[in-house]
Amino acid sequence: MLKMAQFEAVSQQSLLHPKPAGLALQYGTAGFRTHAGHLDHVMFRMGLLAALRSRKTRGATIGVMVTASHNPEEDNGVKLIDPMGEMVTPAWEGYATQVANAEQDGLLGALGHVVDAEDIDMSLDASVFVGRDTRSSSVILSQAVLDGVSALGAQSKDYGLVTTPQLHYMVRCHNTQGDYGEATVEGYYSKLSQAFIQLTRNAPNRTDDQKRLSVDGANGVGAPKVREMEAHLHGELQISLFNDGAAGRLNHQCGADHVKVQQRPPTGIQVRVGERCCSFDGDADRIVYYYSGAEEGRFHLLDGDKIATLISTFLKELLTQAGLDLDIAVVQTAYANGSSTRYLEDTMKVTVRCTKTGVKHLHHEAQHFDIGVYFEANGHGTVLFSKEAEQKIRQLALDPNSNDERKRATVLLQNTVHLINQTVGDAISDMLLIEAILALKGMTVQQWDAMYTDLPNRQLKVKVSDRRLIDTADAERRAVSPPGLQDAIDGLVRSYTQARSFVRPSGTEDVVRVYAEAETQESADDLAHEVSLAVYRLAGGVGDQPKPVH
Ligand code: 16G
Ligand code: MG
Repeated sequence: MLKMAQFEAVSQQSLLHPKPAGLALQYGTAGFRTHAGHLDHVMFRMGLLAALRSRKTRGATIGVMVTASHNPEEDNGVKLIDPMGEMVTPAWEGYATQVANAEQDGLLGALGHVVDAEDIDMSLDASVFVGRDTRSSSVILSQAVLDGVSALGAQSKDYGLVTTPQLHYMVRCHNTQGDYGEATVEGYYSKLSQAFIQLTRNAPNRTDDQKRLSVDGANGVGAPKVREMEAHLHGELQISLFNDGAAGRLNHQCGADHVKVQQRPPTGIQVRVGERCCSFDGDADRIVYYYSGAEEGRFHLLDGDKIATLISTFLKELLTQAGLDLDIAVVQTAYANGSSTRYLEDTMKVTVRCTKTGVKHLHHEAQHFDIGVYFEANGHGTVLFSKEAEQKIRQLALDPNSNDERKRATVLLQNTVHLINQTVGDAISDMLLIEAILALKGMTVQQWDAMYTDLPNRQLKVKVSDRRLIDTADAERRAVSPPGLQDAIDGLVRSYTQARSFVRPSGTEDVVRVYAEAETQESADDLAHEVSLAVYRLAGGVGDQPKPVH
């Protein structure tokens, strides 16, 4: 039960964060996300819920990140972070929705329901870490979170401006008593930079050209943070930062999502022929690479699939050199380019798993392996090492009988583990890992790109009256309703070569997403368009009929 004093504090404080009557939102794939003007009460209530979650986890620290990631500047959102730095457990997503949507006079009842259902001891201490992105609305909204935390008598720590993965990292560090690192932004920079410098020390012949990288900060929080990181790298990586927030708008024609979906470079960056560039998204939990080809000036994208391939290949080689028998797998979603899956399975002989879209699904699947590399094609991903895997690597490092090759591989593995933010996809950590791998392998971005050739693909979206009518199975690769849709897709796919297509309701926008890939760009575009028409026809399309891509 809520205690009397808590009861009163919540009732009084909640009047300062009133809920617009009738407004209903849902804790989606990555938390609540909508126009910032609709979120004050949600933030306050997520502060309350985080305080409950902390008590439920026996006083462990919970994280609350205020961001709408790659959405437009005028939106905002909030994500809850569980004690090990991972996304909040699905059962609590349901509570989040209930607490956010309770009308003003039902709020205490909704909280009481969570306390009873979870049998929470309200006399325990509780602690919550709060962070925010650079949106102008984030200052007030994170204050609303802090108000909620204190209304339930919990301690809070406000990290201010941080990337989403930095806040995840702080939560994990704090709850593991420093085992994972120090729970400060400075601690984060120093752990990652040391690991990076140790790795690149093993690549002594790097030229200045190889040390140069252009970064598109999406005009978001990743920009100031990557600058802070760079200051710790002693010139081992020289970053030209574009879209640093000084002039342009957040995520506007820039950032990882824009680059991936539009398949073209962001504005505000000079993509010089042959040079490596990367884009972060608005809260720096995604990254994609690209370059412009010398021969034809064509834009080449290296997305999450290419990143997963590079990282898993590197790790597999190190395991062989170190003589370590650990199972490694790559976890992807239906969006993974068919060429990447084929290359990983047939050439690299790596286990590949496919899950539903959304980081939590990939993260969960990756936990089933000694080493689980997971990436969404959109550039969100990381690597998880099981406790046993980390222990075996540590033990081997101490083995006096190891020969030089084994020793070197083990040290590289250890530093790789330190460089990776295992809590969640992290653009800064991923960037450093990719740069270190390219340096160690003496590989250019073109050579990396040439590991396999992407099948041309196209993503489209279709507006329908109710996207919940679309139900999928087999990790979103097949539509089981509405009736006839999958048959229609199958029929269309059959008329193209090397083709594949699927549709799924978006978890973040009121649309149905369509993906198609095929042997040529023209075929991929045509197939995506035809499948969009099938969705429009069979799933209650609204507005104008989808138009051809060109
Ligand atoms: C969110 C997810 C991302 C997913 C995307 C799909 C997290 C942290 N982020 O951004 O993983 O790819 O949603 O969006 O889980 P959609 O459902 O609108 O296609
Ligand atoms: Mg993001």
